[in-house]
Amino acid sequence: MKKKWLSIVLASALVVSCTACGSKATPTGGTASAKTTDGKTITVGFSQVGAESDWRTANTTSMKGTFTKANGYNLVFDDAQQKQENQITAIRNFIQQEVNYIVLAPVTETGWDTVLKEAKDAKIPVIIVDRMVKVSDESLYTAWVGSNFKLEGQKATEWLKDFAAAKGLKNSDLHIVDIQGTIGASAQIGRTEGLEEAAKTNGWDLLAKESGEFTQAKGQEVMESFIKQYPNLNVVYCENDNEAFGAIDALTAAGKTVGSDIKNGQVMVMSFDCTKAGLTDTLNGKITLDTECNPLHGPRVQKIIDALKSGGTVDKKAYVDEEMFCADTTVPKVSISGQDFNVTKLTQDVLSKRAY
Ligand code: GZL
Repeated sequence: MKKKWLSIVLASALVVSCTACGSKATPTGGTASAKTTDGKTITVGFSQVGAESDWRTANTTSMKGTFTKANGYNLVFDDAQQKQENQITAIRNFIQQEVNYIVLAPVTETGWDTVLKEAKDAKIPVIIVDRMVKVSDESLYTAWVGSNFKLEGQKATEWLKDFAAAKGLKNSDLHIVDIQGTIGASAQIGRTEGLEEAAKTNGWDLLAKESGEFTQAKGQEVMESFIKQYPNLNVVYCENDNEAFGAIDALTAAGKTVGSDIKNGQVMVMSFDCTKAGLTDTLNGKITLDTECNPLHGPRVQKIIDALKSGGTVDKKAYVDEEMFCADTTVPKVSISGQDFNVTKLTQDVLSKRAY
């Protein structure tokens, strides 16, 4: 009896210690149930994509900062290192541990039906955060909160159209390369679509697209290859800040001047995310336009869980509002399907107030 009791105590200690430190907590053995028994604490299993970018770090910090013991939560956090199979394993662990809610930040859109059916059969609500899932049955998840990635792409390319016109550039003067995000991720799909449609509408020369996997290292590698293949490129459309950092390093190393003066041979870098580091490069002119993708989903997910916990209803899909930042005011706003979106002039003061 003593031995059995001791193993239960040890197993519970393992769950508490892992979740308390917020590390990759997938208590082994499966016998340790994360389901809290005090009737008050809510156990949340969160499957995070990985730690590939500054955006992702800010997103993780927001989630861990929200689902704390002090706030009445027990967070079981798993970092999938950008692999879908790890996320599927994590969700199965969460089910075995009988968590109260599962939060999934899906690395790509497809391949989730089976494991989400298992969560549904286990009667554990699933909340999708950030990127979207494509499933045959929308009841496989309870709610989604994230960004409108295609709109992000439309805003950025509408700004490019207006900026080029204001600078006396013809559409045929733009020679664009696209360093894409992780192929199949909603953020990549939407941002690429926005560019492809704008290039077709405006007759821009879209030279090439290749995935930089949302990382700085891969972004630099892809940029180095593009520089060799396309000496006339003059606009680099980076689908996140970390790719932009890598692209800027590659362009500078190749002797190019990074900036907005395309007419005089500079190479313009555009980016998405608006992380602190991205906006720092925007303030110093290395990134000409940074289009926001807000990562602070912790409180948004908490609102959904709190509503569900008290038997309330939640929106199936909730889009977050997002800005655009530029160091100059050539294009103060853009219009998309009749809706205006302001371009915020970036100053040191504005940057200092940014939360991530
Ligand atoms: C966007 C998010 C993307 C960011 C990248 O919501 O999924 O993944 O734009 C991150 O920085 O890696």
